[in-house]
Amino acid sequence: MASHQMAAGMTSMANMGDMKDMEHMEGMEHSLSKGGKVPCDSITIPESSAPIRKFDLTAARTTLKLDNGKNIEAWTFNDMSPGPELRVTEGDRIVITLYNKDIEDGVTIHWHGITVPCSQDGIAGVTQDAVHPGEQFTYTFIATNPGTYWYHSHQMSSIQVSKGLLGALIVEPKKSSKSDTSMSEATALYQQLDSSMLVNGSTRGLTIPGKTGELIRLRLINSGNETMEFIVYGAPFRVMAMDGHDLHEPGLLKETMIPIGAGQRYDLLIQVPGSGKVVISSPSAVDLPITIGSGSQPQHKEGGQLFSYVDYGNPVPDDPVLQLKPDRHFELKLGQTLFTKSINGKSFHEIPPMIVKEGDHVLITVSNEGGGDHPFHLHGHVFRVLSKNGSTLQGSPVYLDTLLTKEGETYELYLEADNPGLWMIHCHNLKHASMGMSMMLNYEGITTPYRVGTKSGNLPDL
Ligand SMILES: [Cu+2]
Repeated sequence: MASHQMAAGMTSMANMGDMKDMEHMEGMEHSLSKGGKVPCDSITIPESSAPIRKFDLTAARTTLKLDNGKNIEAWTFNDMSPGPELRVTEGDRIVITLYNKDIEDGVTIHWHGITVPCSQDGIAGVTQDAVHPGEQFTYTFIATNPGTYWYHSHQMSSIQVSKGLLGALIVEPKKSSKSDTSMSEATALYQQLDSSMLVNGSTRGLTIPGKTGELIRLRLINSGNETMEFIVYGAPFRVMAMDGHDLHEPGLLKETMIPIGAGQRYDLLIQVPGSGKVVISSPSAVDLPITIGSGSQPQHKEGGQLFSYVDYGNPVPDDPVLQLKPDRHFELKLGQTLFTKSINGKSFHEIPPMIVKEGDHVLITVSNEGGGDHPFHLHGHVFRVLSKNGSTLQGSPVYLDTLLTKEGETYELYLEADNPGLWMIHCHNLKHASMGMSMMLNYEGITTPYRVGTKSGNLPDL
């Protein structure tokens, strides 16, 4: 099985220079080299006067002592997993230097949900070579949109993320004079570290102080491979943002389960009640509740309806996206074959890349034809969800970088091709990605000097 995955993983990307079986690469080589002039690693951000924020992240093997007494041989950033929460302000120029101390296979960092220039996307074999022990790589990008994001290695990602190479990235909005000082916030990053489920590195859950009447923005991040459902007990709440993008006029919710797909983020707005605590818990992480405030324990009620964004919040007036006519339409059927997870019945390099040119309005129909939940993640772009199962979204516009799809569902997505590069599209159940559910969105005329394969050692979705 391992050798099968290896063979599949090494053929997955845009350019497969060291593949022995050359006939497999014809389609993609052709699509890239014909008229191809711009190497993706030359696409960087221009100099600007934006405030600079610098960080160092060192990847290393570390024995972590968990708060349940268990020791775990983890791979960490700055000796922690999750790595340090990076907090920046909208508009900042972020400069992060990655050092690899001793991760033998090499590491990279991908900035999940942030629309970075292609050279900074952190994809081994597409935008850079994996950073080997003793080496370093500096990432530079502008934190354009405030919101909740995360970062993780995209070298052998299904292995390296589960070994601990991940962390939260929070982009705070620029402070305005009317900013709400009565709001506080907390991050809850859930991860699967080998066999242990953790929230912010703890095996015991999370306690957040809160005074009666205080508004708390709770940033939930699911960095694991499975969908998590969260239930809020003790107070009504609102879904403020999904994948970092604020919803328009979100309504108050009660007894509603929030499904968060792998890779997705939900920001909940919760007001601390007078009566006691608020507890947020997930059936898939019963030992990791989040408790806000103090006082009496809220009543646990069974069930509750599942949150749906199809009719949540309010539309924006004169929505420009709804007036656009798509230039290109792609259909992607997520499913499985006997030994692979597939898109349109194919896996890895067999899946033809979606080819676009800058300025295209692109419509993508995504359907889940089986094989479990498929959280559909696109690099370098944010897409708009137009419809679900044939029903046009009635409420707030929904912009995502990761779309949770369940078996039998069909979605229509819109994206503007406004970030030239070579971009991965893959299931963020990283095990599924490593079994074939990974393809490319390529802009005409963009090439890469990097190579995926065992010779280069770049294996982004193994
Ligand atoms: Cu999947």
